[in-house]
Amino acid sequence: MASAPTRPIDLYPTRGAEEVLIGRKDPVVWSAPGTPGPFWARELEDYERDGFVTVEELVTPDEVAGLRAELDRLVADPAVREDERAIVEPHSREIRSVFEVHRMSEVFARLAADPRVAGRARQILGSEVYVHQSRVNVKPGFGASGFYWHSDFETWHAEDGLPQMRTVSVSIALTANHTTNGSLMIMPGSHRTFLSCAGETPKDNYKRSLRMQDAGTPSNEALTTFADACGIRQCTGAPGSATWFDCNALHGSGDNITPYPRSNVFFVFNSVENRPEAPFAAPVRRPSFIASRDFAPVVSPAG
Ligand code: 6CS
Ligand code: FE
Repeated sequence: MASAPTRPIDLYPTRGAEEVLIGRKDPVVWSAPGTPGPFWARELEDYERDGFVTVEELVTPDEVAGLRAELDRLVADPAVREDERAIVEPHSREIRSVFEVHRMSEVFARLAADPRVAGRARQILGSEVYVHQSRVNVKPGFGASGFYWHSDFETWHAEDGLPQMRTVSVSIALTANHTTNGSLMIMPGSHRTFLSCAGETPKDNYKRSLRMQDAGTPSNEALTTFADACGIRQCTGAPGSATWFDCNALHGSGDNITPYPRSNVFFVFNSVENRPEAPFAAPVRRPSFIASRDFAPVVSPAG
């Protein structure tokens, strides 16, 4: 009789009775030192140490103009606004995020597969990669709300079932990311400790958490401990710059009350060796537009 698929061991139990610190059990950079790829060795050393690295110009200003035009087209499309993959701001009803843009748009699909993008993800994850999640966070001006402190991996492990920390996000700036307009803040070094959060995952949690996260949010005490130990760095940059950050880096971003939007496109690359099974701490899996079930490796154009 065929045996049931063995469930991977839960290396990072979370959403139990109390908040617990667990040492990271996984490498940060999975490829062997010296593995060729678009990252310089020093950039990978920074990434290993801090859990993130910023690339000054991942794509050119001309390419950014094309990406902005595509973003404007998506945001202006009434069909997109009605789509469940569009998340609106709690107050202004403006679009806050559009998920699965790599499937919705040929332009963003090409960007994800671009060797400068997917090639860097392969170099960090040491394997073929697929897109676990993609989104544009529009963060328009005049009051767009931020994203409270969290570890993405805590959610992707608990609710999507990613077994190990073999996942990397890239945030590509489509508008200037200033210190003032809600740019990404990361606690350098926080990626080395898994903060197991207290509190069970409500059913259909994603319907709220993509607007305002609750389950999987660290306590003020834990955040203070991490901030005292790691500090806080703000990731700013011109349009076309990009921040690569480890799935377990504690990060967040503030509201944007300036007139200047902070619109970034995010791709989350997961190793094809790190396929999700069932959630580790949630009653049901999240929809595939947030946690892809298509594990086919990204294919980059030659050259
Ligand atoms: O739950 C998620 O997958 C999303 N939530 C946040 C706050 N960051 C990662 C991701 O977009
Ligand atoms: Fe996040």
